[in-house]
Amino acid sequence: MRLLYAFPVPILLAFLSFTAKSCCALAPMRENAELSLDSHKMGSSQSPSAVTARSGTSRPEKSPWKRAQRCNGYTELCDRKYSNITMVAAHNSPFIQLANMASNQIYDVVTQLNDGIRMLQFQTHYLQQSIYLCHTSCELLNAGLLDTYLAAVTKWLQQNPNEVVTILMGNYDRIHPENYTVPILNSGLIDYVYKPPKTPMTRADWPTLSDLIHTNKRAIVFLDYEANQAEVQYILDEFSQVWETPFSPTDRHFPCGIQRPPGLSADDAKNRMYIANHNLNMDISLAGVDILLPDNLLLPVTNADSGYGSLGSMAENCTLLWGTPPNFLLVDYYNFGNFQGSVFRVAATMNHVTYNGHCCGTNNSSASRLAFEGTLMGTLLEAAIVSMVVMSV
Ligand SMILES: *[C@@H]1O[C@H](CO)[C@@H](O)[C@H](O)[C@H]1NC(C)=O
Ligand SMILES: *[C@@H]1O[C@H](CO)[C@@H](O)[C@H](O)[C@H]1NC(C)=O
Ligand SMILES: *[C@@H]1O[C@H](CO)[C@@H](O)[C@H](O)[C@H]1NC(C)=O
Ligand SMILES: *[C@@H]1O[C@H](CO)[C@@H](O)[C@H](O)[C@H]1NC(C)=O
Ligand SMILES: CC(=O)N[C@H]1CO[C@H](CO)[C@@H](O)[C@@H]1O
Repeated sequence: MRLLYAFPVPILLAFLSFTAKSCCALAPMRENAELSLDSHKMGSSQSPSAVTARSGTSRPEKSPWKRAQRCNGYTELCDRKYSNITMVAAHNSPFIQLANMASNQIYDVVTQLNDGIRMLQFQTHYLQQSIYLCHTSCELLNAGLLDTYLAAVTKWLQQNPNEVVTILMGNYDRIHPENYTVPILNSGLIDYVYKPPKTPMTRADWPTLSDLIHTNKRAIVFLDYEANQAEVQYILDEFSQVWETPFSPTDRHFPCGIQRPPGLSADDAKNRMYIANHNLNMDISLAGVDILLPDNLLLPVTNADSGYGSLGSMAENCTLLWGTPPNFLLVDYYNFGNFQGSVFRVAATMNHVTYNGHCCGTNNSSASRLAFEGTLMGTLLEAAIVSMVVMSV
């Protein structure tokens, strides 16, 4: 009985200390959002791709793709291989319900893409012979059909012809890859999916962003488990082509070693792309049961561009260890950091380009702040409930 009431106290203390700090931690963010108001206004009528499309038509050339183009927002990236670019990945991109402990983002997928997210990662569950976007379980968080989500991504690809997007799906129920072809066909994404010329693709094999844009194969689709490219060529097997640092990390040093696939040698790893998992979790151990919760309290530090425990620091550490920066920087709530857009600045630094500063979401930072506090509150309340349930078992 004593334990039952003892547990929520540190959680409450953490929350109180957060609300005390939040005035200062989040205030610069608000200023930043207001500062970026004008550039948002100016940019809204002309997206980067609209600008380049226009210059393409006024100056017709045999191969307009090779010059005066932006690829994933930057001219410098056009001639670089897909495997030679650092991109920001939205961890659990579809899971944006307010005050739900299984949420990992605030903004919807279209906003994520507009802000510069170029890898969309999520869990999928098999339910009533369809594939749903659920996190942990469909009772806890069900974000609807994969078809609908992919249709939104497809529409965005149509509207943004110079952008290449990677989709990494988690096959929670280990179903057959053939089943994933249905939502890919239904959503229309099939028109954009990249079919690799060989399996597996090493770092050297990947085409340039320009090539992908020119051929309009701008959706690279990976599946973590059960992919079989002999059967479905365009659903790429993640772990023979990409490796990952520790998953659901709880260590703020964010070590850059290989966790998946297990047993991969360092030499083989150097021929593949890699994901730096930078979504920090707290491990709460209760009566012998471990519960992992996203550490949202530390987001302004975790998603920062420098300093201990930051994304910038992890990216640098991994670059030192492996000789090349991570290809994908996987984060929770990408719009938080030491300033709005700090995660994108880390990617820009890794790519040796100057960050264009277009982030995040709408310019209404009070809305995003409320959403964040709602999320945080939800996490803490549910943690308390989970702990009581665990205790009473
Ligand atoms: C891309 O290639 C450049 C030049 O070789 C290298 O400095 C950089 O680390 C590479 N980046 C990635 C993500 O592979
Ligand atoms: C990066 O390396 C530094 C120096 O070894 C270490 O202190 C730090 O914990 C590492 N990781 C992060 C994410 O800061
Ligand atoms: C930004 O704020 C102004 C009002 O302050 C509003 O008119 C505009 O639509 C907003 N832009 C976005 C992208 O939300
Ligand atoms: C910003 O968002 C808050 C909360 O959703 C809302 O009450 C407010 O009207 C919004 N302000 C603007 C200028 O859109
Ligand atoms: C769980 C699972 O794999 N479900 C279906 C996937 O699709 C095939 C047909 O292609 C079905 O036979 C499976 O039952």
